[in-house]
Amino acid sequence: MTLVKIRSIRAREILDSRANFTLEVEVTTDSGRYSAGVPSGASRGRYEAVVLDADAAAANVNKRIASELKGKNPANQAEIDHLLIDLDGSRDKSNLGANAITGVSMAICRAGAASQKLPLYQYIEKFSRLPMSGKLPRPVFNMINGGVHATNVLDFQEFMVAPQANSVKKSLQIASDIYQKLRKKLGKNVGDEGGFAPPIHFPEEAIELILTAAKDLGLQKSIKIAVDAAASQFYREGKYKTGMGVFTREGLLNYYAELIKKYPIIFLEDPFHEEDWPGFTSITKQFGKKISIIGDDLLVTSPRRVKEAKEKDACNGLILKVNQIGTVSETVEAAGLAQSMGWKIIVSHRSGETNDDFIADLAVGLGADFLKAGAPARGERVAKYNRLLKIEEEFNY
Ligand code: 2PG
Ligand code: MG
Repeated sequence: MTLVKIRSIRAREILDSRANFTLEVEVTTDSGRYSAGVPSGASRGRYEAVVLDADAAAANVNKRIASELKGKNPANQAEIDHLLIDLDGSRDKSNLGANAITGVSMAICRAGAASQKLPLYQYIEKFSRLPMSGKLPRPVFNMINGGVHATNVLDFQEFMVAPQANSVKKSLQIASDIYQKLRKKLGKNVGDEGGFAPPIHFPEEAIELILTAAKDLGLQKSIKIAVDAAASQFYREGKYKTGMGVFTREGLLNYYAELIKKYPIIFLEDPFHEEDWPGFTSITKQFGKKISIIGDDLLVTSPRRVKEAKEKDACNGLILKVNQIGTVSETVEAAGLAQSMGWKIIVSHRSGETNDDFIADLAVGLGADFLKAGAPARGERVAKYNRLLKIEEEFNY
């Protein structure tokens, strides 16, 4: 095989799904041109890598990163990611910008896969050395939006449907049927991720709406519910301040206990504030065998925080987002740690997205348990699910 080299790297500003500018990074090698779009979060964890303004980040790619990587072999993902980390030199990617580094790292990964003539998911499996579980990740679909992703008064951020189906196609069918049913009832007002944003106050109302729609379709046995409370967003001075009232840590735990008892919940994400380790530890102790307790803002895809969470038995599942940590290699490392501890892994989109479908391949390549990419509607969300469909087709050949 002839050695492929990077000829040039260029970043441009493009619009994301929230009408904010973000980066698209294009890597040109001897064999072609490979690009990646950078997503962005609204409910960002305090410990996430630091995002710069799109124009500053683009300038960093074009003026500082491009010349350093020219001539390198794009298939050396770890080496290139470490070079990016060293070039940045900060603990939180604040010099070059997490958005600059993420875009380069993802585009390099695509170029590396192409240089080895492998589909992206196979290439990721190969260099991550994590065994793909042999089955595809299960998609989970956002149906009702609240928190900072919507303008309604619902405090919890996401109410999702996890179809219990054995194919991606079947899962998409179930999700789209429920979505259409909800649309008839709730109208067209949606949040950032395409889930409906009705004027409701209580999480129970959101869950009941979904379960009723499923029941009307005869699908109640075919789904489970997943919830992202994103609790850092309603935490103020030691208390959880919601439209339902003000909760202490214990009060909120009791509230979750009721939800878990009453509804078919499969996972609960960020039930407590990102620094509330005792809250996480107590809910994992009490319910960790029954459902998965997932850290998102808590863990920020950081291998260091994953280790800390393990020491504290604070959760048993990891949300994985490349741009929270900044490079594909560190993302793979966090996934490897989680997998070695028997945790669930959920590869996730951000609330601000592009049409890039990288995360579908990432989820498959790492053998993740779930792929969370928003509603089964809106182009930037379905891009990921449709890519998963195509990978399923390849699997079945
Ligand atoms: C989350 C994400 C994606 P954001 O909290 O899980 O749903 O939201 O991208 O706004 O951080
Ligand atoms: Mg989250």
